[in-house]
Amino acid sequence: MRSRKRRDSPSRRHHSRADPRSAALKESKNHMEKYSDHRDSCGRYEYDTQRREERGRDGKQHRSRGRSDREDWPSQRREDRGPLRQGHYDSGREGKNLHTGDGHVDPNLRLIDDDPRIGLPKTTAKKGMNTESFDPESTFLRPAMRVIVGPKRKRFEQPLKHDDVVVVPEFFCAEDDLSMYYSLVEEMRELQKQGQNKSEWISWHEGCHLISQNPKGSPTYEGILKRISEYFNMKPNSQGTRFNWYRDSADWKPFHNDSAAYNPKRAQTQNITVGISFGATRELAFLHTATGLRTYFPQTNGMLFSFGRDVNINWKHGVNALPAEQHDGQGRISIVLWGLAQDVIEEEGAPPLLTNNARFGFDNRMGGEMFNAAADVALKYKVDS
Ligand SMILES: O=C(O)CCC(=O)C(=O)O
Ligand SMILES: [Fe+2]
Repeated sequence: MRSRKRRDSPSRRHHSRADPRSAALKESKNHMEKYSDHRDSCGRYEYDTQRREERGRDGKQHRSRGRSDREDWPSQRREDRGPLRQGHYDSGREGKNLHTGDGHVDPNLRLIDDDPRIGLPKTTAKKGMNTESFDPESTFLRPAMRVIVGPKRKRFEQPLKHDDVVVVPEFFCAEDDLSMYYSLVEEMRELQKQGQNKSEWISWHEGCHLISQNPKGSPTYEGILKRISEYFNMKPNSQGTRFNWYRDSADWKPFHNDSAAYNPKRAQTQNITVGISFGATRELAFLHTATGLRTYFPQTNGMLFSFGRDVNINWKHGVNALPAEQHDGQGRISIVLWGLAQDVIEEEGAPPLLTNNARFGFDNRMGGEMFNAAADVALKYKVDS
């Protein structure tokens, strides 16, 4: 008896005659074969009849006529295949939406006809038992935040968005190497001993932790700022900085928005907050103001952490306190740089600046003189963080 084996992809062989998919598949494959020339010129994923003939009766791909697989590829090169048609789906002769992939090819991928969806009508289901939506466009939305593990290189060099949180562990040093932490403390103590104006520790946030208002001259601090600024291609001379010292594990920082979230003057020169952590690991907590959702990012020694303009508006952030049983005397320094990252992509749907600052009755809706007076008061008393 003659073998009835088909020279088709293994996945196709799974469909029995009774399977309604088989009929649809057959119909669409016939269609694809018939119009294969047309598909070629459109640069579509290719169902090449000849390629199929080159398969053995076992359904596997075989090399043929002594050519290497690579030599068999030129037709998949995008530039060899004419202009692309718009859209992801081929609506087919019968008006059916057929799955065709994205219409592009990966020149480094050996082209094998192993996608069982190609040529099948695309699904029309809206929702599944356990699936919210099958509509691809339902995913074209901005997130509350996007977390990126950044490269440990000189420059970030990726498109950056206002929703982005960038984390780079061990950016400045190995996690277990605390030498930079102790150098920073010692360099600050030296400046203070020399009597540098405003270099002394002051109590911040109702005594929650310490800051120094003038750490200039600490070589470690200066080097850190330079490197961060370079990493995010920040505009020179537009930056604000903060030297926070959580002197031991009893220190913490309450939830707040950094001032560019509500201060229009600052918003012009600051669209990113970058923090570098040294010393004990502490959690940087984010509180989504509209939903109350909390997200915690443990900050490890040497880590770079940044968040964009809209994260600063939509979320408050702070450093979680530790319960007494976890107190161990270990401190943490965070060096914060606010500035203007110059390569940020602006997207639709950005939130407006916050209109109210409870502490100062600061309200952007006031406008004019009143508004500016409020902004100046806010700046004078450093209402940020
Ligand atoms: O210590 C940190 O990581 C947070 C610092 C902070 O939020 C600030 O200084 O505004
Ligand atoms: Fe902050």
